[in-house]
Amino acid sequence: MHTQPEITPERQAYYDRMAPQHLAPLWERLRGLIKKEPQPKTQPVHWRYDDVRPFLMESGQVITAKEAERRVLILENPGLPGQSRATSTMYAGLQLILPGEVAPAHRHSQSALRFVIEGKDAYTAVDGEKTYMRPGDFVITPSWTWHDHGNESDQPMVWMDGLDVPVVEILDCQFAEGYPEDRQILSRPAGDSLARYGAGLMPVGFETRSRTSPIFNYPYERTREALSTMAKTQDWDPCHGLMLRYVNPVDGDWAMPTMGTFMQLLPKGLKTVPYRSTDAMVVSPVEGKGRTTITTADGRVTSFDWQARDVFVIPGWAWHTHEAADEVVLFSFSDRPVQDKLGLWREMRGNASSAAAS
Ligand code: GTQ
Repeated sequence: MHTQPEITPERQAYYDRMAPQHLAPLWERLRGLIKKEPQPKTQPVHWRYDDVRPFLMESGQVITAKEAERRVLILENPGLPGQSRATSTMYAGLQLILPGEVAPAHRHSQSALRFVIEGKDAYTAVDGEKTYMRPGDFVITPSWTWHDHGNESDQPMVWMDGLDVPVVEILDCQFAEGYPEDRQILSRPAGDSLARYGAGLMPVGFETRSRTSPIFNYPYERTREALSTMAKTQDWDPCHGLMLRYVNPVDGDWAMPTMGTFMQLLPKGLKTVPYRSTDAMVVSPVEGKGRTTITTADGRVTSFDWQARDVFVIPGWAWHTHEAADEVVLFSFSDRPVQDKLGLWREMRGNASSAAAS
């Protein structure tokens, strides 16, 4: 890459004359447009559940779920102030539903995931079916499906919302509408879709045009069992421990078209080899304690000591390592399916020298 051309007074006068024609010289902007490497605005950030929970519970006194429509505290990245983004491409928030409350039905072109943090047996209804949720469950609201949430239990329910809002916004494809009633009409019993599509079986003749998995609750119980059984082989990936991705059983693709979701087990004492990939990760530990150390493009090193129910962000293309103080289970999500489909996703597995050079 050669150097930035000088802006002489003559050149500046020329640029000023063309500006009213909505023209601009590329040679002044090329380096800003075509960068040698990603320079994400996304910063590493850590929300401790112990710090956030009091604010979340206070929201229950400030507004009802019905008045708020969705009573959520947005997890906003400090590198993207005012933009309601956890990363450049992903929205995240913590939603509270108190016993007896309903978050009224609506639908939108944005896809949403729920990752349950606290409480049990509140529900999400999607497309005529309710699913009751437990901590660690991964629940999907596909694009343009009616969804309402309610809590029939006797305790508060908190989950992390992940939405592809920034992706849909950059494509200018936002659509949303409200349902005439608070609750949608139910047409199938709770648990129907998991039975139908999530038992390694599929109804004969099933066809769908949806890009989203027909399973809309992946219960933690099953995910944990898979990890525990696989852990017995002690076959750890040096960068990831044991990392699984949630899949759409129809075609083996990602469970959601715009958001990749993962569950990962790190054995107690594992220190992972440095790793980076172009997708920024939103991570929520489900079990255990540990530390993640992140080196961002500017050379700054950040360490987070996290525990279950926290949320933290690893910016894209930032070298990072995890250290597991206990046996650890991590849920995470990113825009990886989008990057994959566009042929853009990259990863680097480090060793001592590449990490030191970064
Ligand atoms: O539950 O539908 O955190 O529409 C943000 C927007 C949750 C939801 C959010 C939403 C929802």
